[in-house]
This record gives sequence, structure tokens and C-alpha cells, in this order.
Amino acid sequence: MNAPTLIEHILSSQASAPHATGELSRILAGLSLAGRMIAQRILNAGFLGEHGETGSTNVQGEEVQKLDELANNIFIRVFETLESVAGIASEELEEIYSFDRGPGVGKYLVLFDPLDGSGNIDINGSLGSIFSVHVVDKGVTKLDLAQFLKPGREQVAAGYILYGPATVFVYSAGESPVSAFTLDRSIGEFFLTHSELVIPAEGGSYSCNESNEPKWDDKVKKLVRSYRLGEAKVGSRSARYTGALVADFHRTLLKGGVFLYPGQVTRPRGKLRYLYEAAPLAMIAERAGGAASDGRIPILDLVPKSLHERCPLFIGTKLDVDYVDACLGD
Ligand code: P6P
Repeated sequence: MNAPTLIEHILSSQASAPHATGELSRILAGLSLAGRMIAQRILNAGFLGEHGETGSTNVQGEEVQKLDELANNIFIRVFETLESVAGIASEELEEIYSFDRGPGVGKYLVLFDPLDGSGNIDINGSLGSIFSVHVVDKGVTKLDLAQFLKPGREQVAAGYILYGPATVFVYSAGESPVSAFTLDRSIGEFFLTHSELVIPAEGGSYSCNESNEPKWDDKVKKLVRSYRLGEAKVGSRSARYTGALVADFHRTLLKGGVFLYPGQVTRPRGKLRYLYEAAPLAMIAERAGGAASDGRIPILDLVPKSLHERCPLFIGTKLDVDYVDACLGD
């Protein structure tokens, strides 16, 4: 394999950044380590009794799966060792988690969904981890929630790890394009397999849980029906849905089209979380020439007011997201 490894790619990006200190590189390397550890746990969970639920529910009111807890602990253990990480936020933690670093607080915040798509665990479906990296404001001596409530436009890095037939690490840092790396399990190394990823400008699929149709308002019903009937102004799209956001987004990124998780009449902001699901994927989508909106404004421009805030998500080819916005706009 003569493709560069993920670490080589991170270090060469660092070398081209004039003021880079290597701290962000160590965070990205830490994310790679966490991804490889989680991938291994997923592989063996079935015969190690690590499928199923823990018996507790998380802040989202969802049943916590054993692997959710394992993945969350892996992320925490990895970031505890990195002095530059001031604190973290996780889908599995009700509050922010600040590492006591003594004087100063560390430069970065990492927000993550440690294991997304947990409904797929016991059926051997695809799963994912999603991460977002922000910078602590200058002069902050004590970390508080306000430091986490930043718009996605301010992310300094974002990406995800897809645990599918292969394990794939996808990220963008700074202004860099999107790159994807595939894990060679035999040596535990990620190798570059997609350089400067650009989302196809047309074609692909529409990805939506259409069983939610009774819960939508009329505009959303009309929008999704236009896709289903092949009447969407963007052309025809095949239907694909795995129930795991990372897998559905990764297919959209590579093949084009749109992933839709609309708000509902009784739950207008929908199901997906802003800070550690929609915002990082929106950064990837925009860096790949695509788009992401909540049906009105770009996801990256939303300013969250709470840590686990939700938002409707329409993400993928710009042609499709513009069509969505036109259909849902006033
Ligand atoms: P539904 C998984 O629980 C998740 O958070 C995302 O990974 C996925 O896109 C969505 O929920 C699926 O939700 O309502 O279709 O089961």
C-alpha cells in the first residue's frame, strides 16, 4: 500500500500550517486511536456479551447500549491524556466535562457522539462516531457551557468514523478539503483512500425515514413525496435509508443526493443534535462542495442555546439542499 497513512497526512497538513503547534494533530491522532479501539470492540461485542442495553437511559431519554458506554469511555480516556483538550461534550453526558488542567484550561474542546446508530448494534448494521473540534476563547481561565455553544462555522476540525464492512475515518481541519482513510485491520493503520472529496453535483439518493410522514407538516410531506414520486425538480433519486446517520451521510457524500431528517409538528426541531451530529457533518458537506440547512438557514450559521439542542437536517448535494429550502421556505 503506497497511500499515505492518516498520521502522515495529519503531520504534512501541520507542516504546511505556519503557526501549528502540533496540538490539533495530537487530537486528530487521538480520534484515530479511539476509532480503532471502538472498531475492535464492535467486531468482538457479539461473543463478548457486549451487545444489548446497560439498563440506564441517557440525557436524550434513550436506552444506553453497552457499546455506547464503552465508546464514550474510550473517547474520555483518550482525551484525558491530551493536555491541549480543555474539555469535552458527549451525547452520553448530560453536562460538559472539564479536565482539571491546573493553570489555564487547554486550547481545544472536543464534542462527539461516541456511537451513533445504536439501533444497528445488535443487527450488525453500520455505526459511526462523529466529532467536532472548537477552540476555547482567549483569556478563559475557567471552562463553562458558553464555550461549547458555538456555531458550526467556528469549528476548527470535524469528521466521523464509519464502522461498516470497512472502518473509514473522514475529516477536514482548518480550510482543508475532505479526506477519507480506510483502516487496514491487519496492521491497525488508516490509509488515504479518498483525497479532496467532492460531493457529486447531481444523482444519488434521497435518504429519509418516510414512516414519519404522518408527523410532518404539509410542506415536508409534499417535499418528500416529490422525491418518492420522481417529481423533485432536481431529477430522480433512488431511496436509501440505513437508520444510521453516519452511514446515510457517507453514502450521500460519495454518491450525491440528500439526507433528510425533518422536524415534526409536535417536535419542530426534529431528532438530531446540533453540536455533535449536524454541525460536524455540515462542515464536511460544505468543504466537499455540498450544503446543509435546517430547511431555512445553513446549519453552520445556527447558534445553539443548549448543549443537546436538536435541529432539522437536510444535507448533501447543494442542488438538492437548495431545492429543499425552496420547498420549505415561506
Ligand atoms: P429514526 C440513530 O438513533 C439516529 O440518531 C441517527 O443515527 C439516525 O439517522 C436517526 O437516529 C434515525 O432515526 O427515527 O429514523 O429511527
